[in-house]
Amino acid sequence: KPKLFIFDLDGVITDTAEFHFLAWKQLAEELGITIDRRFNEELKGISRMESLEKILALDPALQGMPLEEKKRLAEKKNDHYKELIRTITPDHILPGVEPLIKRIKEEGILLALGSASKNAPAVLQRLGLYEDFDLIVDPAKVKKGKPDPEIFTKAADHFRVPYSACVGVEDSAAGIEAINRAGMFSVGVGSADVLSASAYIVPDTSRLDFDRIVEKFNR
Ligand code: B16
Ligand code: MG
Repeated sequence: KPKLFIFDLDGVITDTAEFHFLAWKQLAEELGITIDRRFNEELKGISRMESLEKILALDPALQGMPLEEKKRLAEKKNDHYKELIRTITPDHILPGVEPLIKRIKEEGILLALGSASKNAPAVLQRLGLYEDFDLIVDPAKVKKGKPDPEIFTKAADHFRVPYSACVGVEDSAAGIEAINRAGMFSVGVGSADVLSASAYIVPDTSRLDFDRIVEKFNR
């Protein structure tokens, strides 16, 4: 069986992917740009600054913005986001996640968080899941974000676990690519057209089942 599970946060453990979308949408509107959920798929899993760059690229009038101004906008999005996550409680844990975590712990398997979000520790605290994680990889110490495998390999290296003994769970295309490039077993949560590269895919978190994942892992 696997030795380490590495979970993504936003869109896997809780629906903060929606909050990120709403916060970006609000910021984009302040800039006179409209973004939709389809475009938002490209923002999932990537860093705050990279997301901002993708949004700015939508409007030719917004090219060549000074770095200071970009930082201010990124900060503003984060303020919107922090406002939204204040409402999070343990009721916001997505279905299927708690039983899966419980089982991982019972099996004596290590559990790590591989989230690009600097707000991840605060969100885990609000959900009441912080203590369950053996490691939260600090995204500030990761040089290359998803789809680079670094955030996932860092978690495995911390515990000296071979990559082939790791399972990564992700809702973003960038995240699945990162897990695959790390040589780990990728579990995608979401739509098959976005996450087709996953080694195993479930339509939503309620379908995450420990035994099923291990069965697929062992194939
Ligand atoms: P923050 P994940 C990612 O988290 C989100 O998917 C992505 O949309 C967000 O821009 C990124 O975290 C950075 O978040 O602005 O809070 O530092 O999916 O890797 O858990
Ligand atoms: Mg995510």
